[in-house]
Amino acid sequence: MHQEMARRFAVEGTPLGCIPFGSGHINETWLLVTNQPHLYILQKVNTGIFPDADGLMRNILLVTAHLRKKDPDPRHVLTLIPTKDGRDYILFRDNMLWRMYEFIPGGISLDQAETPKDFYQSGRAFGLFQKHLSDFPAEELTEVIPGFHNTRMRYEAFHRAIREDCRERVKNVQPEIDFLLAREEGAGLLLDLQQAGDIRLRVTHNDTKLNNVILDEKTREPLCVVDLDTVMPGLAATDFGDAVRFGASTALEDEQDLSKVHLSLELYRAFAEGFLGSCGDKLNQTERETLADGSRIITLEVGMRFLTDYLQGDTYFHIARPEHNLDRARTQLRLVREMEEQDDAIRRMIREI
Ligand code: ADP
Ligand code: GN1
Ligand code: MG
Repeated sequence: MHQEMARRFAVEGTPLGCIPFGSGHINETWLLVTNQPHLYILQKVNTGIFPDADGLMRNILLVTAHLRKKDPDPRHVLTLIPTKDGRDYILFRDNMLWRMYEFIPGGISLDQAETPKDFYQSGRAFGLFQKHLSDFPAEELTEVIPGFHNTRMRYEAFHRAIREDCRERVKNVQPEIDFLLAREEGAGLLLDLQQAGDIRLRVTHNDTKLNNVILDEKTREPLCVVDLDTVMPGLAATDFGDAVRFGASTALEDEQDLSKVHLSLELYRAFAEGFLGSCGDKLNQTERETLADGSRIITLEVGMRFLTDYLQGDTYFHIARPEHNLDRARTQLRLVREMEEQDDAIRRMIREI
C-alpha cells in the first residue's frame, strides 16, 4: 500500500523503496528512497486518532506558511510534497490520510540527549517555534483533538477505564492507580489559571518530545521542528513541560528498570535556558511561574494516558511488547515523584534563568 501511495506524489526521480523510519507512537512513517539523491518522508497519519484529516492538514499548511515567512531556509520548516495531480495530500477512501514531506537532510532526531547541549538546542528550537508563532491568530486553527491537554478530561477517561476494566488489568496496577488518584485535585491548576485569564491560549506544538526536533548532525544546532499534527491552541507551560518530561529523564521513556529513571536537573536547566532564551520575553510572569507546574502536570497526564491505554487494551499508542504502556506509565510516575521532591530547586532554577 505505501509503495503505491509513494508513486502518487510528485517526487524527483523514480521511487525505489520505503524504509520504516523514526520512533513515533502514532503515525506510520517511511523514508522514501529514489534513484536520485533527494529523500522524502512518507506518512500514513493515524485517522483513528485524527479524524478531521482536512482540518489537520489545513493547520499544517497555515503554520508552515507562517513559519516560512519568519525563516525561509528550507531545512528549517517542513515542506509538503504535492501529489502528481496537484493536491497537498491524499485522502484515500475518505479515511486514510497520506502525505509526503521533504526529508530534512543532514539532521538527526534523538530519543535521548547525548549531552545537555543537545537538549539546550531542542529548547531553542521549541522556544523559537513558540516565538515565531506568537503573532499567529490561534483562533484560525482547528482544535484537532478537543481537550488534548485538558488534564481534567484525561482524568475522566482514566476513571472510565478503571470502571470498565475491559481487560481485567486493574488488579495489576493498583499502586499506580492510587498514585494518580491522589493527585487529581491539583491537576487542573493550569486550566483554572487559563479560565481566570492569567495565562492565555497560544499557538503551541503540544507534542514537544526531543525526537520531534531535527538537529544538525554536525553542529547539533536546531534545524527543524517536526510532527505538527497537534499544533493548535494550547499553553506555553504545556509545551515546556512535555519537553522536560521526555528529555530531562536519565532514561528512555519506556525504560523497564526504574532504578535508572531520574529527573536530571542539569538537563532540565539546559532545556529551560534554551527555551526561555528564545521565547521568555514573549511569556508573562504567570506563564513563567507556572513552567514548573507545567512539567509536573503534563508528566502526570502522559503517565495517566499510558496507563489508561494499558487498561483499555493498548488501542492508542503503538506498542512493541505486551506491557509496554505500563512500563511507560511507570517511568512517568517516577518522574512526577522526583519533580515533586525537587519542586523548590526547580522553581529556584527557573527564576534564576
Ligand atoms: P509520529 O506522530 O508518529 O511521532 P512524526 O511526524 O513525529 O510521527 O515522525 C516520526 C519521526 O520521523 C520523527 O520523530 C522524526 O525523527 C522523523 N521525521 C519526521 N518528519 C521528518 C522530516 N521531514 N525529515 C526528517 N525526519 C523526519
Ligand atoms: C505521542 O506522536 P508522538 O510519538 O510524537 C502522543 C503524545 C505523547 C507521546 C508520548 C497525538 O507522540 O501526546 O505525549 O506520544 N501524540 C498524540 O511519547 O497523542
Ligand atoms: Mg513524533
